[in-house]
Amino acid sequence: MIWNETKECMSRDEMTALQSKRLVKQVDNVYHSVEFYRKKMQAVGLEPGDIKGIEDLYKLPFTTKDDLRDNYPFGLFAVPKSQIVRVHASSGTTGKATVVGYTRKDIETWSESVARCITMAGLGHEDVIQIAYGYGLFTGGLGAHYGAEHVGATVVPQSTGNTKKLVTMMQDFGVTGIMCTPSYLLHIAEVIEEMGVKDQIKLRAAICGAEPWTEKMRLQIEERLGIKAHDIYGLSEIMGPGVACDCEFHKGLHVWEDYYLPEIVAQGTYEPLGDDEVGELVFTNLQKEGIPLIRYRTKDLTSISHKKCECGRTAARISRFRGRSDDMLIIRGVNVFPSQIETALLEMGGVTPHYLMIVDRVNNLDTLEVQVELDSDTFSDEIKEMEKLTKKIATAIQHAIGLAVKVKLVAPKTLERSEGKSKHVIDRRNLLD
Ligand code: DLL
Repeated sequence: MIWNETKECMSRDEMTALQSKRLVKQVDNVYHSVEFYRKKMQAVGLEPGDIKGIEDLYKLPFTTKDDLRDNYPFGLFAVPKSQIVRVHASSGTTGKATVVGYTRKDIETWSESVARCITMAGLGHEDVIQIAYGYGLFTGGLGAHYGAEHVGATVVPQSTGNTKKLVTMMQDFGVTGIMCTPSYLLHIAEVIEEMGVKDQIKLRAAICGAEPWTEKMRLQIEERLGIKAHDIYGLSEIMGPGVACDCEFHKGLHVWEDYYLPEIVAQGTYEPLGDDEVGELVFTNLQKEGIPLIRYRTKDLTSISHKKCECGRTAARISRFRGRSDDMLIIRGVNVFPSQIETALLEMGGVTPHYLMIVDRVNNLDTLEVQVELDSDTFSDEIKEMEKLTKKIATAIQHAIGLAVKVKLVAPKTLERSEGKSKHVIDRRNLLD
C-alpha cells in the first residue's frame, strides 16, 4: 500500500519526532562519509552530537548548486560507487553539470514519492499512464515511470518527440493519465483538436510539473481537455519529480516531509521564516543514501503552511511557485516574474498562454517587448481591432508588473512549442554586457 493513499496521516508531533530521528541519523552519516560535510561542519565548530532534532537544523550550513559543481562528478556521494545503481544529471546553462547518484533503496524511496503523487491525483493500478517527460539524464521520464509502475498502472514510456503519434497511442491504448510538462500538455491539446479526436480520448488526469505554471493555466488545461490537472514538483538534486504534489483541493503542494525536510528562508539573509512567509525553499534529505543533501538551497520561491488540508492530509503544503530567484528579471529596477505576465494574459481571455518576453537595452535603457499569441477566434485582419487589442494587453501587463511594455501580437500557433521545459524569456542584455 502506498503511504497516504488512504489519507491516514501522522499528527504534527509524530512527524516532528520521525523527522528529528532521521535528521540526527543523516547528519551523523554525512559527517562520517562525506569529507565535504565533515569539513563544513568543523569550520563552524559543529559535531554530529550537536544536532539533537529538527530544532537544531538552523545550525547546519547550507549546501548550494555550486557545491555540487565544485565536487563534480561524485565528490558528494555518501556511499561507494559500487552501491550506486543510477546517475542523473542536469546540465544547466552555465558551468558543469550537477550529477546525482541513487542506491537501490533511493530508487524505491523515489518511486514511492511519485506513487503518492499519482494516487493523490486519483490514478491507480486500473489506469493507463503515458509518460511524456524526456527519458535520459533528466529525472522527469524515469522518475515518473518508476512511480507509475509502483502503483501498478500500465505504463506507456512515450517520452517526447512525435506528438501526433503520442495522440494516436493515447486513443488506441485508452490512456487515462498523462505525466508531462504543462506547456507540452497544452501543445498536446492543440494536436488533439487538430486531429479532431477529442471525443475518442479517455484521459482523466494529468500530473504536470518541471516548470512554473499558473493556476489560470491549470484551469485552462482542465477545461480544454475535460480532465483534472495536478501540479507535481521536484528537483534532481533532492531526488527528481515527486518531492511534492497538489491534492484535489489545489491549495498548495503536499511535501513528503518524512523524506524531504522543507524550510523557507529569507532571501538575502537566509534567516528561517514562519508559515505563509515567502522566501527560498530549502530541503534536507532525510532518507537518501546516494547523495544526501543537507539544507540545499533550491532558489525556488514559495511559502509553507503546516495547517491540516481540507483533504485530510497533514503533510505540510508549499504554495504554487512564483518562480525561481534566478528567473526574476530586473527591468529598469523593477522585479518582474514571467508568471505575472502569464496570469495577466490568461485573465484577459482571447489570448493563449504562449508568450515570449524579449528584454533588450537601448541607449542604456532596458526595454521589454512581449510577444503574445492570439487564439484563432480572436485573431483577425482588422488592423483597427488588432491595435485596440494590443493597447488593451499592454495596459493589462503594465498594471500587473508596473512597467510600460511594447506588445506585439502574433498569429495563432506561431510561437515555438516546447516538449520539455518551456522558455519564455530572451534577455539580450546579457549578450551586450
Ligand atoms: O524538473 C524534476 C521534475 C520532473 C519535476 C518532472 C516535476 C516533473 P530539474 O530539472 O532538476 O528537475 O529542475 C528542477 O524545476 O528547482 C524548479 O525551479 C522547477 N520546477 C520543477 N517542478 C516545478 C513545478 C525537475 N511544479 C527545477 N512548478 C526546480 C514550478 C518547478 N517549478
